[in-house]
Amino acid sequence: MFGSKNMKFFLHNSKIKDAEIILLGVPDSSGSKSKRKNEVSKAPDYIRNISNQEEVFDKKKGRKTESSSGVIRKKVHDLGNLKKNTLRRQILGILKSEKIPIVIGGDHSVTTEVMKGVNDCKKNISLVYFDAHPDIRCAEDSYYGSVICDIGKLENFNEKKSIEVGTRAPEREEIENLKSKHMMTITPFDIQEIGIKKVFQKIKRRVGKCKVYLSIDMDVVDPAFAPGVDTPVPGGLSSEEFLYLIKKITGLGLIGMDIVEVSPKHDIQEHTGHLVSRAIAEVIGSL
Ligand SMILES: [Mn+2]
Repeated sequence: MFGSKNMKFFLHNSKIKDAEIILLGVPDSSGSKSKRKNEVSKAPDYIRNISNQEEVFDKKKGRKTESSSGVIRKKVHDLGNLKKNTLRRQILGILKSEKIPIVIGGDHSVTTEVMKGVNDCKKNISLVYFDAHPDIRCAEDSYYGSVICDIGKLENFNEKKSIEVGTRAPEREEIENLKSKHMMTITPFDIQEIGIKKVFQKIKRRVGKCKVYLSIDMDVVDPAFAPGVDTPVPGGLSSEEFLYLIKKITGLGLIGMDIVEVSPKHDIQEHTGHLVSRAIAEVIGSL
């Protein structure tokens, strides 16, 4: 079932030259230090496979309600799986041809490579970073705990316009680094305190006129909704809080996104896989 070379994401409907959105997988967990790391590289094909089970999808009768906003009319091409060390060049090419890349990881250090390609092409980039962990451990580089430090070195990344959402498991060093690097966070408790609409307004103000790159570590969602992740942390976003926010953020002007850190082996009844598939469809439906 896994590793089928011809398996495409369910929204794949276009040749590469006509596509508005390019989907690609990065089956790589070399930047992870977790016990579950080997599982995370299986996520791209796992998610493609589950996406094809979407009940609303009927190939013969045509596509029905593919997102909560209705039928998706975007042209989507699934490029298949790429090596991590080709990402910078590939992402630059996709952006130069005015297409939007959607990347399925892999561990979170995949985002660093994608952002290098984004940085080569776009100026004034706001990173909206969904993650239970701040990923701002700067003592070492190029791994899944140092993503914000690594991206911080890119010239077109604007940290004062960037924001972390769902943050709830920082290490002591990271609390210091968040302050010194001017990184704003919204915790799940903030969502309870001020409500989801005000949370979005806060994100919108922070982003301002920047172009938005959205990075989603699926551990941002509560393990009750997304158990199949590398590093689960209780007390996360609900499915609808998560989907609501990513749809609204997409409306701010998305230039690219990734979804990372899914561990198929630890998923329960494919809940995480279905949520990821839905999240990608909702983003594409909001573009
Ligand atoms: Mn992460």
